[in-house]
Amino acid sequence: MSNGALALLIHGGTDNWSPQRWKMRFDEVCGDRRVALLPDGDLDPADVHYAAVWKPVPGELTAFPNLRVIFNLGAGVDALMADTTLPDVPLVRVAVDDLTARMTEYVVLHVLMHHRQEPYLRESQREKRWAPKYQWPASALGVGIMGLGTLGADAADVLKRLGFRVAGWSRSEKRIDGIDCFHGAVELDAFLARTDILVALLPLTPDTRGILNHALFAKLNRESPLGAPVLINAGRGSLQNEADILACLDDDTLGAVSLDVFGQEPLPADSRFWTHPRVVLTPHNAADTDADAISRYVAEQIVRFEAGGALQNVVDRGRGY
Ligand code: NDP
Ligand code: OXD
Repeated sequence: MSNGALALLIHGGTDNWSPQRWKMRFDEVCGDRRVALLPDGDLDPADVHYAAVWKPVPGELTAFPNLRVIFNLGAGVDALMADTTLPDVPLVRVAVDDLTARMTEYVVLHVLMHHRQEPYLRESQREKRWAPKYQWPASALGVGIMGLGTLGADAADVLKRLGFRVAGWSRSEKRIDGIDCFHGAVELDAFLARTDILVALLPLTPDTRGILNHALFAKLNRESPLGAPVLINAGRGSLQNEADILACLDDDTLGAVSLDVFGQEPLPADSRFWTHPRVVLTPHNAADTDADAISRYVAEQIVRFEAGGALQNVVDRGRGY
């Protein structure tokens, strides 16, 4: 029984989601356990005890009557939660240092880019214009991180050490040294009012869908040293109302945005985001999913689980993350 197969169901990714690459990595770390990359005509679905998945087709996981655990190969489980036929077994998400470090790099890079006026300075260079503007210290800026979980807490810690005044907003109450912690709907306005650079690292759930909208942007610090507040979204595209972002850039409710995620990915060629002068755009690569680190993480969880230990980072289906 202990050597039930691991089925890999991987769809819809780009470069680093090559299914063959994942199969090779899982073969290396799974010992003598069979790793089956689906579709696999030789596989008896009853032999599958574990599934490691990225964007499986809705209904695909119902094929395995003896499934014990589903491992999502990313941190965000919104695509899986949309599958109403998802088997009722523990669902584990990714929380590994490798992914966290990559996201922290992205957040720090973009906070510094806006803080240090990089878009303005590059434009000056292109125009051969020697025209420095006053550079505020990091301590003059409030960075507010929506989502103070695995990713948000790490980025907050590094930004704090760079000297920014960092706050975080979460669902439950938290206490973190040197971070102003806010939680719940009642504390959201106070969190926004002290924020010059807003970083979204929330999961997409029914409660967070569309939360980044005009009404919320209007509550950010109107006296920002940056002139107008900045939005950085590396959570999920459907957190944001994209028409509102464009309107808020046009009327200076927002000064600039960095967006890694979009409601429709790939972003359509005719989207205004591609060419808007105050949009810094990346193609959902803030934190690449590394097959080495994540196959090891899954294999270790299976070994621990089969030895009677608890699974880590199990999704609470009621909360949706
Ligand atoms: P976690 O589950 O560790 O953290 C989520 C945080 O969001 C928690 O602090 C949680 O609060 C908070 N939160 C959730 N719902 C609400 C709500 N309704 N109101 C207030 N706060 C809320 O997730 P991770 O940090 O690991 O990942 C966050 C997201 O980042 C993923 O879900 C994914 O969408 C995205 N992501 C994007 C990547 C990219 O390349 N662009 C790569 C990886 C992830 P509490 O602590 O109280 O539970
Ligand atoms: C994830 C992602 O959720 O890559 O891990 O977006």
